[in-house]
Amino acid sequence: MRVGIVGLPNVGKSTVFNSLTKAGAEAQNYPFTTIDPNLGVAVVPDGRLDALAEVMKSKRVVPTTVDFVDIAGLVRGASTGEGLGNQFLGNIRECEAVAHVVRCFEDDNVIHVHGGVDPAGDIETIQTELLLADLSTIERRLDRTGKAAKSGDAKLKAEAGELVKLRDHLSNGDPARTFPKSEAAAEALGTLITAKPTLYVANVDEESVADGNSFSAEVEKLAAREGAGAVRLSARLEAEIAELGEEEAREYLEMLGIEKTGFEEFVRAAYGLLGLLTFFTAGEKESRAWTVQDGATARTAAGRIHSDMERGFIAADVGLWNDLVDAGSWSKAKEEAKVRLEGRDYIVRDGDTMIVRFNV
Ligand SMILES: Nc1nc2c(ncn2[C@@H]2O[C@H](COP(=O)(O)OP(=O)(O)O)[C@@H](O)[C@H]2O)c(=O)[nH]1
Ligand SMILES: [Mg+2]
Repeated sequence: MRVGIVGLPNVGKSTVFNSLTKAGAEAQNYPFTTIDPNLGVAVVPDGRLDALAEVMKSKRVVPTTVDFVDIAGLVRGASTGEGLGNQFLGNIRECEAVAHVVRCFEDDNVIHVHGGVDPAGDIETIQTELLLADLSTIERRLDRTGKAAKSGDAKLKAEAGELVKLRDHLSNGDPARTFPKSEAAAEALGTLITAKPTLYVANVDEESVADGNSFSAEVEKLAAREGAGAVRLSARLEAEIAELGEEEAREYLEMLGIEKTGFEEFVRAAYGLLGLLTFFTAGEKESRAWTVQDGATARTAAGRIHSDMERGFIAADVGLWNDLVDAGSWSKAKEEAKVRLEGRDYIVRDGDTMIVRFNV
């Protein structure tokens, strides 16, 4: 999964990016951190995986990861090539989801590009650039499809009709994510930035993490209105936590009255928005978390692990992670009838733990 971090300059994007990728790398002693200055890998914290690895006495624990791209400051006019305009829009197109960082902290030492802290105004500025970029994509497509539809092709005609509606929707200031899904519009929607699942990140002061402030409340309200998710975190606090060891970090969070780091909330919300779920493989050699789309079959999930497993799939032993942890081993769980043998079309559930039987 790749998430692009966008937002106006000086809202805390790089601070969020650095703490997310650094925290993951250090907490799990992960072998790779920042691939290039703007692309980083963050480990997804998952207590279920840790519990499985412990009872299985796994030699290796491999969590899933999320890639983050710190997308350079978007400014007014980007959709027409202002600033890093086009390059920046291209970077967002390569992402599956967008995290939009919004400044919700006051600090006279950090210049705000448009004067004061104004979440709704900031969101509108960014959204306008993204909508304009999408509009020009749709105009071009409509031009092509409209001409081709003159041949009388029913499918093309249907698409052209949908594109007109989609153009009006975008012109009206509404993101493509809230456009009613239809088969005729599906391909066009796949090319649009504002169709991507979006998570607003309200970057608040340390003191406002627990209860939020009036700015973050504004962000949450706007997100709900336009089919996006919202999380609240303090980039500065996350950066401090990323410098601490695991034990120290826990104590610090406790002192602040917070249960989870902003990153954990962030990842959870992103998984929900993208319709992702986690399944596990667990044994003495290795316990590992894997990500698939909600609705994936056992065979598709097996393909995540290895293409041979998908090709030669026979069946899978499947048990819920907590049943395996309670039983303490695969053989004990089988004795207790907590493990089922499932076929290729079985729909994988979040938390399933699998052993794939295959033959190539
Ligand atoms: N007071 C305060 N300052 C912050 C916070 N988050 C970021 N900053 C500061 O704001 C400035 C810009 O942050 P940066 O992450 O570089 O913003 P970017 O331009 O969006 O990448 C830096 O000086 C940060 O230290 C925060 O939560 N509170
Ligand atoms: Mg930056």
